[in-house]
Amino acid sequence: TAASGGADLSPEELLAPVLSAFWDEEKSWSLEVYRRHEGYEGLRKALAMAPDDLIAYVKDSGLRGRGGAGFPTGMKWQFIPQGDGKPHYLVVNADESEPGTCKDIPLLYANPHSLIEGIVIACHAIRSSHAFIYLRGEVVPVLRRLHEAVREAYEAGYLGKNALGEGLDLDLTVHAGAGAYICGEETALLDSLEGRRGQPRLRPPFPAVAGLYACPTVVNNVESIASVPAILNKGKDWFRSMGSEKSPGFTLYSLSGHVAGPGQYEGPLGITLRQLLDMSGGMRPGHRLKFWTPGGSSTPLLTDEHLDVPLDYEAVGAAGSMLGTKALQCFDETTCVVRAVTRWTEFYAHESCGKCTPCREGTYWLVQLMRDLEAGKGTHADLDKLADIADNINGKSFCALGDGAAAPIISSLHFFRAEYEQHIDEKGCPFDPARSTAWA
Ligand code: L3W
Ligand code: SF4
Repeated sequence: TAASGGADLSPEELLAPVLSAFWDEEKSWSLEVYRRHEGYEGLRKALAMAPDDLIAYVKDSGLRGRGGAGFPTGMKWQFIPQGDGKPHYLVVNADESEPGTCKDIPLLYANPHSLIEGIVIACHAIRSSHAFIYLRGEVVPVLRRLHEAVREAYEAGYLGKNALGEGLDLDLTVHAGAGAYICGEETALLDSLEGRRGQPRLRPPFPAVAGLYACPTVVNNVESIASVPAILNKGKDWFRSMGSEKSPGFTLYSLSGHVAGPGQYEGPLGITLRQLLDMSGGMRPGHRLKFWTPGGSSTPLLTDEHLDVPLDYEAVGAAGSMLGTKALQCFDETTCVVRAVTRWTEFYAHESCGKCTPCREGTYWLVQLMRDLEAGKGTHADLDKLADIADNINGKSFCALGDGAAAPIISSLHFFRAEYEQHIDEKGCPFDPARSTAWA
């Protein structure tokens, strides 16, 4: 399958879960159940390796960051300078807030020990004795469960002084954020963790050089770190047997929207939305796919023409979008694309941190134009203005939030310009005329 993604696999083979293997079991979150499923076996193998060999092993596995950008995990670990005399930190980004993205929170809720085991392994690799989990603050039940799992791990000797008797001292702090989307941007997250207002920092220096408290820091997504124990336990070749050459391994896909079976689906990178829909019951009965996001609303929209695009970083990029967080939001033909994009744009304007002008001012004006257009009060000249403002945000903002705000606008204008024009010509929303005066 390495060369073909998942195209030639049966549904059973496609859905051989690793991360979500026992989410449905009673007390799946407990150390007892985790151990019953070979929990902490990967850690034993990792601790038998020298840190540099461990980094090389993860690098060879081809694991790429699951937080959106797909940056090679082992390479990120390798950036941490050695022998520099400074503390090194691992920070796990659990501030999952991207619209449509809902994989890390269920993972933490159902199987927190896979993350904790991955953290101990990563800290051994980068020679860190203090790790942090920065959790989205709204999810209080997940916070409680994490605290309980961390307590269990300390008690069992996986954390604390001389962990597992292997000479590794490691503390793990769980920190709850206060509910700002921008704190999922890695450098804003670090500012927030330090007790400041969360706003992105200039990069470079990247966190690997000057991160938390200006010390070398690895910032990784929950799913990335939680995938490491299985790689150690079952081997890098096993991991590489899934997915494609450049995007190997398994991953979590979040399927949502007008689908018959919304939820988390685990499978190899490189399977297609068509395969996922086939396995999960398809679109809701009597309806067809109109547009979808491959990785949350920050990734350019795709349409039913893209149902067979392999869901890996290269293929989705070649199709004009990004794999992002693999949050597959599916919309059927009853959805007004102008309305959906308006709603997302309001989100980005609300969450813009205000640090840079293109995003702070641009997202405000995008909302005004989108509301007018959706209500049937826009003009054809507004479409050019909309494209111009989006172009002045995209690639010209201080962080990825600006690009994310521009993505649904630019892609919807590309695929659905006629629908925008219909709103203008008919002076209202063709999908819901009653609502089209809502902004008046
Ligand atoms: C050292 C270098 N480190 C890059 C590191 C960098 C970071 C990682 C990726 O945005 C995307 C964004 C969202 N030396 C380095 C280096 N690094 N060069 O590699 O960096 P980058 O800049 O490519 O991406 P990013 O700023 O981390 C992430 C998209 O993901 N996204 C995600 C949304 C939301 C969530 C969520 O809710 N969980 O993830 C969705 O698509 O738009 O494009 O660590 O330091 N030379
Ligand atoms: Fe803040 Fe937006 Fe600029 Fe990012 S792009 S720094 S969120 S104003």
